[in-house]
Amino acid sequence: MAIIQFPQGFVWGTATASYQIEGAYDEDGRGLSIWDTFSRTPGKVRNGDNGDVACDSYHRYEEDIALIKQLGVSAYRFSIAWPRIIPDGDGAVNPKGLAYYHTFIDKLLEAGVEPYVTIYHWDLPQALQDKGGWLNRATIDAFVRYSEVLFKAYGGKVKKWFTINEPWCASFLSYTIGEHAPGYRDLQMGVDAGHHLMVAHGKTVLRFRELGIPGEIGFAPNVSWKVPYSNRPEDVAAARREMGWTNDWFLDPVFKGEYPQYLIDVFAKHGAKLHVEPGDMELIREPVDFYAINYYSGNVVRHKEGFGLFDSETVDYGRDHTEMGWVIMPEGLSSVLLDLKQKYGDIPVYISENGACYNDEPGPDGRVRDDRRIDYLRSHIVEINRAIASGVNLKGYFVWSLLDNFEWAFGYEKRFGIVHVNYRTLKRTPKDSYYWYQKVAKNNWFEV
Ligand code: JJW
Repeated sequence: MAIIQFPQGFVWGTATASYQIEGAYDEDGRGLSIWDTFSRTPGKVRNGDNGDVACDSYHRYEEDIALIKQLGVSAYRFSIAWPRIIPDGDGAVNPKGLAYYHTFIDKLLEAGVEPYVTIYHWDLPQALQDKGGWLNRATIDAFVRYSEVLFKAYGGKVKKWFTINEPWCASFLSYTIGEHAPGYRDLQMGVDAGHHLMVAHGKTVLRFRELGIPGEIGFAPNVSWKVPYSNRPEDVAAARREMGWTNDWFLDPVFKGEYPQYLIDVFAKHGAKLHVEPGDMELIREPVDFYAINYYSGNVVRHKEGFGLFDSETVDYGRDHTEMGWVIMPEGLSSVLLDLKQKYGDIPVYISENGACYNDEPGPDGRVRDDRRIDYLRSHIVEINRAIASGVNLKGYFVWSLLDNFEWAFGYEKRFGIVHVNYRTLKRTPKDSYYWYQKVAKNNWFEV
């Protein structure tokens, strides 16, 4: 046995996002978002599921906060629904929406839990999508204004802010692959949407500084770890291109002020061009206080001429995967942390999401024995400990997710929670992984 110990003050947390848990889609003046539209479009979400009710956290937040408090974590990462705050995206502010999150944040603070707020976790007001969504540069300014409303309302009691969650998903997965709202399939659109998301990020960070809001701000890209199948230069380059799509493409602009040329070349080969206006790169590189990564999976990748966007393919070599089909690669987490430190320097970093899909249900005794999730979490938390020992300035770790919830295109079919949700009764049942993580958060160490 070995004790895995964490630094004093290390932040243990758990995470959710508004559309995935809140429900109450038409209450208290909430406008519609692109996920309301997308989930109502036949064939887009498994089983025709949508977020109309979800976990009903909009009404059951006191129960959820009690679960967070009982878990013993010091932080909760959640997102604010833009369409509750500004229902049409760029018009009038909805006082009921503002009041809702005031109450929520106050109760969270009373429970001794620090709020970590994601400003944009994909629920773009539909009214903005009707004008082009993230393809329209006007959405950048609408986002900055929305952020400013949040800073002025909650600044001071919220001290940690994430601008954009997973810009790769909000751009390429949504505008190029078509799996997420608004569901387009066009490379140029993905490139444009991604750039506008990053300008929106930078401009918001700048506004945060100008307003003198106390606290810290960063963003949360989803990153991956790709291992070249062999030492052949073609395989190494193929792995670099694939990994660069999620990692370098969104982090280089923030920390180096430029997009990676080797990916600009790939996109050009497929007919897409980067449209940068004067001043954009200066905005994107506005210094952040921290960055945060969402990490789930890694792959072995090799060169395959003419295959996909990157002349590459994933090699299946028989490794375990979760019920999402994602390969379990805990060592990819420490590797990517070290790689990012080497590339961008000694910047404070959080793991803003890490977790696994396993669809374990309560047994006859009511207990949810999700040992595979415990194994997944344990192996990844061991790796972040290794990264800290290697000098990575890691501040905290958030399990995705507190609750089973609406997993986007997969609807309610995929469960990531450490708390089980019965979608018929909305009853919450902490799983074995909840109790395991509770001990980690309480002790700041665990045994392997
Ligand atoms: C990649 C699918 C082809 C969420 C992806 C699909 C096709 C190259 C979980 N993170 O629910 C990544 N999640 O809301 C945010 N993370 O490609 C939070 N990443 O690829 C969780 C999905 C994801 C993905 C999903």
